[in-house]
Amino acid sequence: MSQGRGSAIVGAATVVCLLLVLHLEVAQAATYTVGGASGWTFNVVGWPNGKSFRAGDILVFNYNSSIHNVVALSKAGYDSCKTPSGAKVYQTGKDQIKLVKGQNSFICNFPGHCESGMKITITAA
Ligand SMILES: *[C@@H]1O[C@H](CO)[C@@H](O)[C@H](O)[C@H]1NC(C)=O
Ligand SMILES: [Cu+2]
Repeated sequence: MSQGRGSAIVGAATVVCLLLVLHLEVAQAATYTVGGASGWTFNVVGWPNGKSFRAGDILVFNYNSSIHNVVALSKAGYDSCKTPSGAKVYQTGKDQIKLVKGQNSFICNFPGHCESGMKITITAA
């Protein structure tokens, strides 16, 4: 009898631990406004420096959609400021993009903007 009760307690403790872990995972998802108060604009390239990002975190891109956009692309496209065909283009002016694990790269592909530092690349843990 005491053995049955023992495993019931172990079982309950396991469930509590799992719930705690799940809760922490959810609690760690963060929302970041790209570029802070200045928003998504020129020379935003250094904005990710010193920050740590996790898969599931949300980036908010605030900008004037008449003069900017957000293109999600490969690191190679990011490095060369060239938009591959099929790249996802966001253009609402207040896009929310969820980070995936690994490399996440974005540019503005209006002519010359990426070259003027309107680009970010982030590695999400
Ligand atoms: C967006 O940019 C255009 C072109 O410069 C400008 O006419 C318009 O007023 C801007 N809109 C906002 C909301 O700033
Ligand atoms: Cu732009």
